[in-house]
Amino acid sequence: MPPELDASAAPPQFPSSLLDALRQARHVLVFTGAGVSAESGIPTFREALKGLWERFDPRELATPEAFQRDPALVWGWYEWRRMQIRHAEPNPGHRAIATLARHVAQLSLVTQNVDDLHERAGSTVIAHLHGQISKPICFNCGLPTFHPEDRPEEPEGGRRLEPPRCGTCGGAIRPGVVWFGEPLPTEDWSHAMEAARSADLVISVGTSNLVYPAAEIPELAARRGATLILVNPAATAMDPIARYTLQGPAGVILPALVAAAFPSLGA
Ligand code: BJW
Ligand code: ZN
Repeated sequence: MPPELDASAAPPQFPSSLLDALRQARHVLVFTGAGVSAESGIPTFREALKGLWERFDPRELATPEAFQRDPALVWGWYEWRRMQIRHAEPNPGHRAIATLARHVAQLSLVTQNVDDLHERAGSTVIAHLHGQISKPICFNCGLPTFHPEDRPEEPEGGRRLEPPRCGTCGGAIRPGVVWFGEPLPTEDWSHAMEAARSADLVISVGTSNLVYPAAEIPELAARRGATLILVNPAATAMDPIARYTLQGPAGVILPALVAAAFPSLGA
């Protein structure tokens, strides 16, 4: 049974074996999911249909079939989410990852998130496995060409919004994210696999670890013998193969972990 930590008892304490592993790691892979952005006010994927959207199932909106069936519905949902991201700020969890990168020999950051909060916290992301919400493409020809004036800066909070048209072929513009049933971007996937093959320590933060093939990344690294550390307030599918499960919000656990491992440098 891996040691578990309770973030409600502040400040969190960490086993010395975990701190030693982090200090001695040659290559740290940080793998993040929606939970790392939750404290920035971005709902997790499974929470993203609150309020106006609560009668929909996210798994039924995040598909190419849903976009083909009702492009205005799907585009409206993504524009509403894009605006939430635009108004959000990175939180202490994002910032702790950027700080950690300056203290360890090598750090590779792989995210499933479609937001840009890691970048805005000062991190370099080597792979956005599920794309980026702010980089729309044409559903028809795949090019990032559309008339920006067709895209309102601040769309109404309403439900439906006609997508802009592609400047090259006239097709409907779609969000640049990876939907269920679609392949992951090839370069991002190969960067993530390379990191999984070489990392000796993995910190998986704020993900339910349910969506494949992304969940193969921490899994593969752990099966190769890398130390797997999970940061999540809840149990996940990856708990049985984790060396340490740090139970609590990323914005509390990660800054405390970095400060405990590297006290003289400051987090
Ligand atoms: C906190 C916190 C705090 C809260 N601090 N933590 C194997 C088995 C079965 C099925 C499959 C399989 N392989 C593939 C499939 C099918 C499918 C799949 O995985 N289905 C599963 C659901 C069963 N996969 C696919 O379809 C993928 N494509 C594919 O396989 O293509 C094959 C192909 C090859 C060649 C040609 C054609 C096809 C694509 C998957 C794309 C997923 N995309 C999404 C949507 C992106 C756009 C959008 O955002 O709308 O990506 S789905 C959604 O899930 C999103 C996320 O990135 C992803 C992961 O979710 P995440 O990050 O884990 O979030 P949550 O909400 O699930 O969890 C949040 C966690 O945070 C929780 O644990 C909380 O406790 C925690 N938390 N507060 C820390 N403060
Ligand atoms: Zn086009």
